[in-house]
Amino acid sequence: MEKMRRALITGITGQDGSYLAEHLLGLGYEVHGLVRRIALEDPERRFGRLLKLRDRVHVHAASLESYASVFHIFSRHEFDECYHLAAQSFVAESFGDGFSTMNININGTHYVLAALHELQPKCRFYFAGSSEMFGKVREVPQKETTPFHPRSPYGISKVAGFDLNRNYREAYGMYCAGGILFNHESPRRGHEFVTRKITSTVAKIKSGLAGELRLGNLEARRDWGHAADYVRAMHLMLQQEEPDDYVVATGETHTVREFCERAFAVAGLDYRDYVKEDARFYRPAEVDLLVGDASKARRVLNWEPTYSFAGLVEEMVREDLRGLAGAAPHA
Ligand code: GDR
Repeated sequence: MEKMRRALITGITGQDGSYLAEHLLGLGYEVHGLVRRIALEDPERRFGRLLKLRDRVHVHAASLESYASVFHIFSRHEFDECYHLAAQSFVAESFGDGFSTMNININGTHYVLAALHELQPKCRFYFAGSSEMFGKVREVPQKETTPFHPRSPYGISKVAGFDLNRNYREAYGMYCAGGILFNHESPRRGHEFVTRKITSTVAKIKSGLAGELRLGNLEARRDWGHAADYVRAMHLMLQQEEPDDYVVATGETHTVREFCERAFAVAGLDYRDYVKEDARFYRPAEVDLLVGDASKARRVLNWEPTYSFAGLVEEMVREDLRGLAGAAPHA
């Protein structure tokens, strides 16, 4: 019988971590997750996205702020694959506290890579890069060879992590793959990100629990896919003969305004009646336009997204409406 493959996911309690854990369990993996000690103390809230999987995944408490803590985990458990998803991932927050973002996103990545190099150099490693690395874009659409020009401490931290990852590959021959993932959303998206902020507020407005939606830049354009599609690409990146970097995107771009228009329409509402622009949600430096060219992932990994933009928005709004059903009388 073939040995069960073992994967470690850092950031397993997040949107991507939960979809990836489900995907890997479905493929017959033994799935482990790295979590903060504080998550173990508040499982109801912190493991919300993993509730259905809680007794099927092995969780280990560790701090990505401490090399000793990361080293300790890898000295006790062996893994075939490691998916490094843990990060401070909210771009706006990185302007408020760039130091914490840099620390967790750069040093956290460095600690995991260094511990693997020391203890398990054969373990395959996935680094979660981001389209935010392209920032002020130098070409449209963006592909693996497009130069980076990050526009936030978050984007800068991801460029550093991406470079570290590539350097472990080139310097030590480790299997380090880098995903350059464009925005990916789902009903499990955190409420601070614009898509979920929109869909959850649509549900509240529809249920009479809110009267308006305050947003920043409505003209920003993003290439929005579904997280369930994107975690499949992460796994495929670790199944190739040679490690490499890949853009994962849908190739379609839409404005925040279009997202609003569609999301409100799903609930039978007109966004113009509720959306207000609010300077508080503008960023000191904005990324205006993102649209990815994923032809390399399609060709080499045989990867394709299954969700359309309309399907994604609809699923998110319907889930948020379902979540609120019965919470209050409909207005
Ligand atoms: P982003 O996602 O920064 O692209 O990074 P986010 O959903 O936060 O912003 C998308 C765009 O919407 C504009 N916007 C607003 N954004 C938020 N959050 N709140 C608002 O009220 C609002 N109004 C307008 C933003 O200015 C921006 O242009 C996401 C994260 O998941 C990263 O971790 C990841 O790496 C990239 O996607 C790919």
